[in-house]
Amino acid sequence: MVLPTYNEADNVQAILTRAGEVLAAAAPEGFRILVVDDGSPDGTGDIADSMAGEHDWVRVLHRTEKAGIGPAYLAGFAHALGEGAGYVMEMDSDFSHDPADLARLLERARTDADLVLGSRYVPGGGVSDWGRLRQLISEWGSTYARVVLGLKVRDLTGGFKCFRREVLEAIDFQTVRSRGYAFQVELTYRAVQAGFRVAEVPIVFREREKGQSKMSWRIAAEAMWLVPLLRFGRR
Ligand SMILES: Nc1nc2c(ncn2[C@@H]2O[C@H](COP(=O)(O)OP(=O)(O)OP(=O)(O)O)[C@@H](O)[C@H]2O)c(=O)[nH]1
Ligand SMILES: [Mg+2]
Repeated sequence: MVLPTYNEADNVQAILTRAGEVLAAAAPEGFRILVVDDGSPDGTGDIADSMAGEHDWVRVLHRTEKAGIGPAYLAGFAHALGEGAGYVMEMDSDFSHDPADLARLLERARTDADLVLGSRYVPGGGVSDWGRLRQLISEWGSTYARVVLGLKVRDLTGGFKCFRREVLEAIDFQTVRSRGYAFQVELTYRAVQAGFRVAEVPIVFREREKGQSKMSWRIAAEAMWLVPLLRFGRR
């Protein structure tokens, strides 16, 4: 599992501990969690290092500057494939995604899907505590991308995923350029285009309790103009 962090000093130790418990049960054959920290000024990287000293399943990739979640994941994917991972997972590090759901995502990828999405917009899924405006923006964003790209997937912008190794090997992920929400859209779009089976399992997304949001209008705007380019442009 790849866990991107930027200024998550209040969350990183707890999320590693919890995700480690879940994966130890769900993947008895072995697992690793790779923290990809972009030089967080709040010391997140040091906390992750000390966790790595305690647990052999924790790895840490230190990057020097905040470059966005997309580039952090690309570096993490390359590392995971290099280490021989059979499944590669994405999850936020702020408890917006419930680590308990990792088990359901992995199980689905083991049975009948190549890419599994934790989805807010299928029956049983949802968002627990967003304001109406943010909920609308997110729903519009997913609908917009779904229509422009001609996909059936309901939740295109979420960042809770499980890839079979073969998907990442096939979609040439190193050439994905988007950084924010568009990054998630682009990965899923490429997997569908390559003919992989994409499944959505319901999840409930919760607002972070600790630490600060890095969501920005710039990231949302990037998604607005990149989505039509994915469909119609030559990248
Ligand atoms: N390595 C790295 N991680 C990042 C970066 N930006 C965000 N993250 C992490 O990626 C995860 C998902 O980020 P977002 O949900 O987009 O941002 P967020 O700060 O959690 O925003 P809210 O969900 O609105 O609170 C979070 O756990 C962040 O710590 C980045 O530039 N580099
Ligand atoms: Mg978040």
